[in-house]
Amino acid sequence: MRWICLSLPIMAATVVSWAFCPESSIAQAPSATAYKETISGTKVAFEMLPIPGGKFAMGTADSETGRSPDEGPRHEVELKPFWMGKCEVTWDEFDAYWKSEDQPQVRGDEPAALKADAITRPTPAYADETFGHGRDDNPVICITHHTAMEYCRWLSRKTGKWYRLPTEAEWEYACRAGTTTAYSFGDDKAKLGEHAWFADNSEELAHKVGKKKPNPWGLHDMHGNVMEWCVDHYEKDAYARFAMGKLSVRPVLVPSEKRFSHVARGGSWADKPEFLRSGARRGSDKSWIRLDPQRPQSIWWLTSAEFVGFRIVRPADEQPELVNIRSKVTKQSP
Ligand SMILES: [Ca+2]
Repeated sequence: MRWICLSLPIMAATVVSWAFCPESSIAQAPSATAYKETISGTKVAFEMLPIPGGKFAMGTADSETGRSPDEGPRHEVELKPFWMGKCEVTWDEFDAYWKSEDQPQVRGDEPAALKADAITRPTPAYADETFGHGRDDNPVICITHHTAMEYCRWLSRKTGKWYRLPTEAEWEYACRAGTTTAYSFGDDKAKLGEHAWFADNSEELAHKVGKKKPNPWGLHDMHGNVMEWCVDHYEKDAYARFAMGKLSVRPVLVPSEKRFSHVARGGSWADKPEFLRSGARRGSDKSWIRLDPQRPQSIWWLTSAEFVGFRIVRPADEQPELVNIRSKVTKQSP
């Protein structure tokens, strides 16, 4: 399938023509368009890269060093084209959302029931929300899955384009970028320092985004720096649900009203190499919020998760179960 979105208007965006040549033999190789968009009313911009549709083997082989049982069974997945953030979402982008009080205009394609909903924003954090990790060009940290989902809803209204968290399948597909090795650059963890911030080189801090080598599809920091929220609810045996000897098309575990657990991928500045592998999975848990003294604990901030952030995707053609998806988490959520 060719990229069907080339004719979509890209408002307030700087268009960069881009010859897209994925190394994967199974991925399609369309010409597509990367773009850079400035958030209206700010000087803050972010870049989106086109990811071709295609099939890939999701999960890891039993023989992969450092593998965890939740990475199997390996199974074939098919995805449609989407755009993905070149970098993790930064504080600069996030501040434009949570420090503003504007209510961006509703998108024309939103159903009437959602149009009435105001965008909600984090309450102030009880401490310095960067926890000393740095702000300018640094990735957002310590935010909940709910917060990341609300950011995407805000950005969608702000830009008139539909943005959301990646599905776990989209994330791994984009991370692998056509590779089947432990990392997108091969299996040799001795080379990890060229591509990622992790426990051995981070000095226990998140770092400015985009400073390490990108993966074959141009994405930075897919391995390490901050681990990244995916839209999916986390289940350790999720793949058994999808893998029954058949192709899984656009698999996703749609999140519920529960605050835990959600998928976070790619490992972080705090992790050892095996946790940064393309197939490594992590589910959030209540230890990520244990230092929050508030009662009830915040649905916005994860005060003990200085290692988690996110990046966004923009599907070319949204899958039915994710159309207009939003977080169902509330203060009453378990
Ligand atoms: Ca990352």
